Amino acid sequence: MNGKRGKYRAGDELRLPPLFFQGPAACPCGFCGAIKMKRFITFDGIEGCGKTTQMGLAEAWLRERGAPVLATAEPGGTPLGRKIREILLNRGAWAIGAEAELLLFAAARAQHVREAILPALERGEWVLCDRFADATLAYQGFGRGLDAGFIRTLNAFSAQALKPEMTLLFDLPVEVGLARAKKRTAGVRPAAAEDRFEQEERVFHGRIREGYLSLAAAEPERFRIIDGAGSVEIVHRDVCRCLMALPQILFRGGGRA
Ligand code: Z5A
Repeated sequence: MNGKRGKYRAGDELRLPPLFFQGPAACPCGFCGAIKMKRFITFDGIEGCGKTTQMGLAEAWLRERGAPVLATAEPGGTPLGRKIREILLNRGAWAIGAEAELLLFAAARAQHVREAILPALERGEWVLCDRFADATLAYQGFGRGLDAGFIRTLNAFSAQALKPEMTLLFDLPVEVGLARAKKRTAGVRPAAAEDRFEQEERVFHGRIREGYLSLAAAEPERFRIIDGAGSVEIVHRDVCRCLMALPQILFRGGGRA
């Protein structure tokens, strides 16, 4: 993927107020040509890793400091994305093969990037996103075994070559994550009504964890691996540390957070 088919090209600058934008940087991985967008932060990891909890806390942390924030999630984030989410997380109502699943996630992302993420970045907002393209590589690539090269191409196409500036990967043992997810749904819905992904075997989630870790190892400048097994407070402290290390974390008034 040469990164030239989307709206942005390597080296492009968006016209945004300097306080809120320092311009995109070409992805340093050297082969994908993707555009890393400042203030675009993604939260990812295996099921039950605590990313949704932590993203909520990070959003509040940024807002308290006067930063404009779009907090969003995949699949979702737009009316079309929410419809696709309903289709994908169906309770066994219809079959979805791995190929169709991949394309549905890509369709949701394409609309999400076009309708919500890029406009927010152009307005100078921080964009916090609960899962993004790495989830497709982890779940549909490492998990389902679909071709990683094709997924990368599709990811770049659907995301208009957009990449997060920083990806927080919440890592923890599969058993701990699945136990948390089960605890959350216990009593809320019968075991038979767990969503399709929650029903997958432990080995599937193990592949996904390993997949995420190998993605992080391949792009250490973008990924921050956070130990997700600690308490909510300790994990939040680690998230804040990562945010504070970003060069553009200067807030209105000029002070550091
Ligand atoms: N998917 C995909 O296959 N391909 C793609 O491209 C994309 C997604 C984008 C839905 O994702 C499914 O879509 C997902 C991957 C697939 N399937 N799976 N597995 P999702 O992100 O919407 O759903 P999820 O993965 O199941 O995440 P979640 O349910 O939102 O969980 P979470 O974000 O990892 O954790 P949480 O909601 O913050 O916490 C879970 C529970 O643990 C909750 O009760 C918390 O109170 C508790 N918790 C949180 N932190 C802690 C700590 N530190 N200690 C103890 N307990 C905690």
